[in-house]
Amino acid sequence: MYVVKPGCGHVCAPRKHARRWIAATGAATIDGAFTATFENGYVPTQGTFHDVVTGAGGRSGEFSTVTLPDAPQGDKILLVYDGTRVRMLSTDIADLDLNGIVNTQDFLIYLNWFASGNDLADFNGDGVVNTLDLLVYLNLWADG
Ligand SMILES: [Ca+2]
Ligand SMILES: [Ca+2]
Repeated sequence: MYVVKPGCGHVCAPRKHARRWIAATGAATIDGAFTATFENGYVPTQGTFHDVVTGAGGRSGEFSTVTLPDAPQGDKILLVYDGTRVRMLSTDIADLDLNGIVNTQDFLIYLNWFASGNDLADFNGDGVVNTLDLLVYLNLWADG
């Protein structure tokens, strides 16, 4: 269990007074379950990344089970994996490239999904990709 508290710029380790994410000096191999909660009324702002695990020598693997706190209205919270770390990101639902900001790149990604009929473009969840989804995404993107 990891907790995120006000003033804590990263995901904190579970032990008291050990407010550190896991920072491996070598390679980090990720496995097992990950659970995080917010404490003391902490609410992340859009575009907030919290380091979960960093591996100076690289990162491989992913958590098999992930339980994350509820996102604020209009946002999503998820884990983002890259070559040397795992981060927890709180961002706008319209942020499709998961860089913490909503801009033209996200809109282009959506248009590509939409044009190819990708299920990911089904933003109203009715199982069909059509103009209604484009309007839903457009509204989310515009209020980003
Ligand atoms: Ca983005
Ligand atoms: Ca739809």
